[in-house]
Formats: sequence, C-alpha cells, structure tokens
Amino acid sequence: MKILYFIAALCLSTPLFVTATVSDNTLNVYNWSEYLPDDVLNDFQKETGIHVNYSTYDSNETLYAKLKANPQAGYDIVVPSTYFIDRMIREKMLTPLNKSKLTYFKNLNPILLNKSFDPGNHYSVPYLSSATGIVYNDQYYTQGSVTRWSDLWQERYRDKLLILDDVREVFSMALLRLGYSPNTTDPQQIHNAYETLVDLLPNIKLFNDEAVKAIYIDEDATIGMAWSGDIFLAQQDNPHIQFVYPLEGFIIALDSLAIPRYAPHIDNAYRFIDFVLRADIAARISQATGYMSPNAAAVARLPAEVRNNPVIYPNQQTLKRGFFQSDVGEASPLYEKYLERLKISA
Ligand code: SPD
Repeated sequence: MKILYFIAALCLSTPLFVTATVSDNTLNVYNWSEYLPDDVLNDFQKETGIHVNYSTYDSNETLYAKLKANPQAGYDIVVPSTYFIDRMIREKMLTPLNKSKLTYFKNLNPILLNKSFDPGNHYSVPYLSSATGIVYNDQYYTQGSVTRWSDLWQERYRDKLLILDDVREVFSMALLRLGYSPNTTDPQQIHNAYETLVDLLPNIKLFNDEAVKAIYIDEDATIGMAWSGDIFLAQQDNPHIQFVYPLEGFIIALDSLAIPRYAPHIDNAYRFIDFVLRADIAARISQATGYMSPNAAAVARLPAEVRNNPVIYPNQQTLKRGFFQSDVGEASPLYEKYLERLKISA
C-alpha cells in the first residue's frame, strides 16, 4: 500500500532530472545515504571529467517507487538490495550488463556472485554489504546482557528502543525471534510476527533509518537495532556503543550497482562501476562507510584493524547465522499493511 501511495505521489511530482541527452558528460547516481564518501566521488569526477549528479534514498521502497513512477527519471546508477534486484529484473526495470566493459569485475569475491536474485550477475554488481544487529550502550546496560532479538521485549526497555524504519528489517527481527524465515510468504507467520511486534510497541521509542548514527552517538536512544556501518562509525564518537549479532540470526543485505533500463548515460555508468570496483577505491569505500566490501581484492588491502573489526567484518562462525533477503512477491503488501498499522499505534 505504501508503495502505491508513493507511486501516486511521485507521478504528480517533477522528475529529478530533466531529460538528459546521451552526449552530456554527466552521470546521475541514486544511492543509499552515507554509502559513498565525498572524496571518492570527487576523485571519480577529477579522473574522468564526468560531472556526477548525486542523490540519495533511505529505503528500497523509495528507490523502486521513484523508478516505477518515472522510468525515464534519468538515473544512470541505482543500488538496490538483493530482494529488489530480482523484482526489478522481473519487471524489466534494469539494463543487462556487458561485463566485458568491467575490467575489475574479477576483484569480486566469487562467493557473493551468481546468487539466486541474479544468476550470472547479468544485471547487478555487488557494491556493499550491511548486517542488521542489536545496539546497546554499555553505560546503561551491562556488557553481554543483550544477545538475542527476544531480549528487546523485556519490560526494562520500555520506551527505549530505536527500530529501523524499514519494513523487511522490522519483520525480520520478529520472524527470527519466532524461529521463522525472514523471507516467509506465509500469511499466518507474517500475522504472528505482527502480533509479536504489537507486544514490542511499549518499548519502541522511535522508528528511524536516516539519523541512526547520530541518535546513538547522542544517546537519544540507548538500545535498539541498526545497520552495522552506522555503528562501526558511531563507535568512533561514542565508544560505549556496542553492536551484537543476535543469536537467532540476522539479515545480511547485499546492495548492488545496477543500470536502470532507460539510463541516458550508459557509457559513463560503466566507467563509474569499474571505478568503484578498483581495489583501492572499494577499500576506501568500505573503510569510510563502515560496511563490508564484496570486493576480495579491496578487503586484502584494508588495514588489519578494520579487516579484523567484528562489527564491520564478522567472523565466519557469526556469518553462518546470516540470512540474505529475497523478494516476498505477493506477500509484500501484507508486510507493508502491518508496518503501517504498527506505526500508527506507536
Ligand atoms: N546508509 C546505507 C544503509 C544501507 C543498508 N543496506 C540496505 C538494507 C536494506 N534492508
């Protein structure tokens, strides 16, 4: 439902980029917020002479709705997560890739290629990977006292939690707590997860996905959930912030570069993708954003304190508890409806 409202609203609004011509030496990048350091963007512009129009979003739903409402909006690069890539491929919203134009594709870790959401990587190039875990501040709660999603339901956390404003993340937490798959399409399981989330409402202080880092640094929330990169960076300002990979399991998002179907600057898009695939550039992106790089050559170049930091690069044992997200297809509106209901009652 949320997506339908988005689409209706966006149809009425002016497109972000007025029709560009293929001869422009520009590139229109639409990426997650805080997902590309300014210095890397500047270096790309300096090195190639391509001017980048850069804009950001905070959810896959926003990106999808914008492209759906206006397929010719002018974006050349977008960065959907796994479960939106298969949907966008199915709905013919992406351009098939000519990988012979990507010299540095070979840098990617083969374990993260050829996944079910895009077999053969015909449409997507892994960019960064986030994990979703529990956060707490050890000045307020004893170290080691929070290890599971289910701990967040304890009465002592009344009105304390920051919960990500992201439908699949919220439901994944509840589904994992109940022992279900975070990719379930079973209406009964989704309903049970909703009921569990209703029980959590008294503990929820706010839903947010845009200012998570600042909220934890300033201690406006002292416990809740977050994406790993935000916490890797937040810990540099507030060392009391702890990140936990919950024992019931957690989400690993793989966000990938893709070229929308009607991208006006395809050659520049390839140059951008190949630039960020370079080992030195991908290493800078991982270190500056705090997210795992799927680029094996880049990881090998990271300083040991980053490569061995368990928030950004959890060990193999921990990674075994991770789940990739897949498209839930027709169950999607049900998830959306329940999240809206929850937020209204919060
Ligand atoms: N600030 C960028 C955060 C990107 C996190 N990955 C997306 C996960 C979607 N479930």
